[in-house]
This record gives sequence, structure tokens and C-alpha cells, in this order.
Amino acid sequence: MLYHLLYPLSEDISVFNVFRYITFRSIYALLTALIISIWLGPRFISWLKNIKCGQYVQDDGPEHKGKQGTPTMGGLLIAFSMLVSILLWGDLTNIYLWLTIFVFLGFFLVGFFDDYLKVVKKNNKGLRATGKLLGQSVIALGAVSVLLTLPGYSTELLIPFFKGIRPDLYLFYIPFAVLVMVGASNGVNLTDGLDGLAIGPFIVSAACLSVFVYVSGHSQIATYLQVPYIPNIGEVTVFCGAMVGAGLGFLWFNAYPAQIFMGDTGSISLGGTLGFIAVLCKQELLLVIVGGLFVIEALSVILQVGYFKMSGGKRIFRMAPLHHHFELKGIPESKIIIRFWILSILFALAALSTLKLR
Ligand code: 57M
Repeated sequence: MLYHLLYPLSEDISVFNVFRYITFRSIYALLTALIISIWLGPRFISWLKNIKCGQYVQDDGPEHKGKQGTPTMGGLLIAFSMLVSILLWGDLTNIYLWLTIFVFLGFFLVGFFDDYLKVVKKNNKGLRATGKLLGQSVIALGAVSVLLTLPGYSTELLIPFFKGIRPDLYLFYIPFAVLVMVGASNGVNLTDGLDGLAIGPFIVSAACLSVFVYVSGHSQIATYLQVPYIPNIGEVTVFCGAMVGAGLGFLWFNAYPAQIFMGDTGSISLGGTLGFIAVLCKQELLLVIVGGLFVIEALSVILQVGYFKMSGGKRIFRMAPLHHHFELKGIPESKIIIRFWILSILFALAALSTLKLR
């Protein structure tokens, strides 16, 4: 809105010319979302407490009973701060921006419905895994189908570190891209089991992907770095900025000891959007490095469950996802969280290095 209101004035007042720049608007989108979430946070937490929207903590794992009743569904705060900021700073005529908003809202609804069943309807299991997967897949399928009709998109796959190899997956690209989005959504969801454990690496991954989106939308830089140039996707950097800002604002309250959890409303929507942004800038495979921490957490579950079933009850880890393993080994929660954050920063740096290492 600010972009549409103020940029046209630049003909008379040259200072408004800055609204043309995606970098400028992305930085202010970040700051706006951050300020909104930090300002609203305490009121939102009190409101959640008043309506008794508290987390039910299961007693089958590491000792988390002290966290019983912590307000949850913080994803609502993240979504509100993000969307207000995007509407203020984004170019609302940009199709990629709207597509990203719709994907976010689609995943948001799946997570919200799950939390609603758990928290409001007191059904501790929430939405069934198949129901959740179906919802996530339908949204991802819709998004990928629309994307493939837009200019600059193909079913080719970029291989990190190998600029010359771009295999065409043809129709197989569609299930592959759906898998990337659904996998990212569930990876973030599985990681969200300690204070700040999901949102910290999420912020790092989103910031890292914002660089790829910006580069892909900039014809000169994209040509120089030999990444696919996709006209107009640069605007999604504003979305990323708002997402990072809202994430930082949420972390303010989710930092150990957490005053609020994001719930599935947050983890499913943020993860799915991260996957979509990777698909959007044709960095589907690179997401494995960008979000390496989420991949490790998800792999620990796959290995644990697989081995558990095959061996008739034996385990590789004391408990999956991996953060539970370290908790059960007696490592303090805050130490595990910060070490996982460090890992996520290293993964993001490795991903960024692929811009030059080819
Ligand atoms: C949901 N939810 C957290 C909070 C958060 C297949 C299986 C591995 C699935 C997995 C699972 O259900 N994972 C997804 C994890 C829960 O957090 C809520 O959920 C939202 C995210 N979806 O926003 O609303 C608890 O996590 C803690 N928490 C924090 N701080 C935060 O900022 O401390 C969350 C956010 C909260 C709080 O205690 O209550 C969760 O862990 O339940 N299942 C598991 O993770 C289970 N693992 C398991 O059963 N492992 C087995 C294998 C064979 C499957 C094994 O290794 O033997 C664990 N879940 C629980 N207890 N609750 C087991 C221990």
C-alpha cells in the first residue's frame, strides 16, 4: 500500500524514489513485522491465556511438564505481523507475491485446523497424519500447477555446485516439487519441540532463501552468477523480509524459557512456505542444504521409525526427533537449541557458497 501510495509521488518529491527498490522495502518489511509482533506479543499472549489456548504436553518423552499450558498457536501472531507488513510494503500487482501469500495461507489453514482440534476441541491427537498430508499436498499441487504456467518456469532441475547440469524431470517435476513443499512443512513441524528450536533456524533459512529470490529476480546479478533469471520474482524478497521480521519478533517471546509456542499454525505454514520459495527460485535441491537442520531432524525420525519397525522395537536414538535424543542424554535445553542454531547458520553459509562455487 505504501508502495502504491508513495512511489507515484516520486515524480514531484524525489525522496520517494526509494520505494522503487526491493531491498529498501524488504528491510522495512522486516522492521515493520518485527515491531508489530513485539508490540502485539504481550497482548496476544494474555489473550491466549484468557481464552485458555494452552499447550497440552504429552508425558511420554523428556520432562516438559513445566511447559504445560504454555499459550500456543503463536503462528497467528506471526501471520498477522507478516501479512500487515507485506500489504504495506509489497507491490500488490505482483503475481508471485500473491501466490506466495496464498500458499502461506493454505498451509496456515491446515495447521490452524490441527491446532483448533487439539486446543479448542481438546482432541489431543489433532488432525490425523493422513488428513494433514492430504491438505498440505493439495495446496502444494495447486501452487506448483499455477507456477508452471508462469513465464520463466520449466520442469528442469538445478543441481547445486554443477551449473551445467539441468536434467528435465518433465511430469515427474510436479510430484517432486510437491514433495519439497510438504517435506519442508513437516521438517519444520518435527523440529518444533524445544524453545526457539524451529524459529531460529527458520529465520536463518528464510534469510538465506531471500538472497536467492533477490538474485533470481535481478537480470544482471542472475546472469553474472549464472542462476535462472525469473522476471518479477524479486518482489518475493519483501515477503521474505516480513517473514524474517515476524520470526524474530516471535523468537523474542519463544526464546527459552518460552512464553508462547507457534503451534502447527506456525510450523506447518512457515515450513510449507519455505519449501514453496525454494521451488519459486528453482533451488529445490539446495533447500536440503539451506534447511539442513530440518532435514537432519526429519531423517532422524525416518531412521528411528524404520529401524524400530524392522528390528521389532529397537532404537537408533534414545528418542526421535534428534533433539529429544540429546535431551535424554542430559544436555540442557538451551545448549541444544543454541548448538542447533549454529548448525543452521553453517548450513545457510554452505548454501550461499553455491552462488560462487560451481
Ligand atoms: C509435533 N510437537 C511437540 C507446540 C509446537 C512420528 C513422530 C516422530 C511425530 C512426532 C510429532 O508428533 N511431532 C510433531 C511435535 C510439542 O509442541 C507443540 O507442537 C507444535 C509444533 N507442531 O509449536 O505447540 C511439544 O514440544 C515442546 N515445545 C517446546 N518449545 C517450543 O517452542 O518445548 C514446542 C515448541 C510441546 C513442548 O513440550 O508440548 C512435541 O514434541 O510433542 N512425535 C514426537 O516427536 C514424539 N516422538 C516419538 O514418539 N518418538 C519415537 C519414534 C519411534 C516415533 C521414538 O523415538 O521412540 C515425541 N513427542 C512427545 N514426547 N510429545 C515423544 C516425546
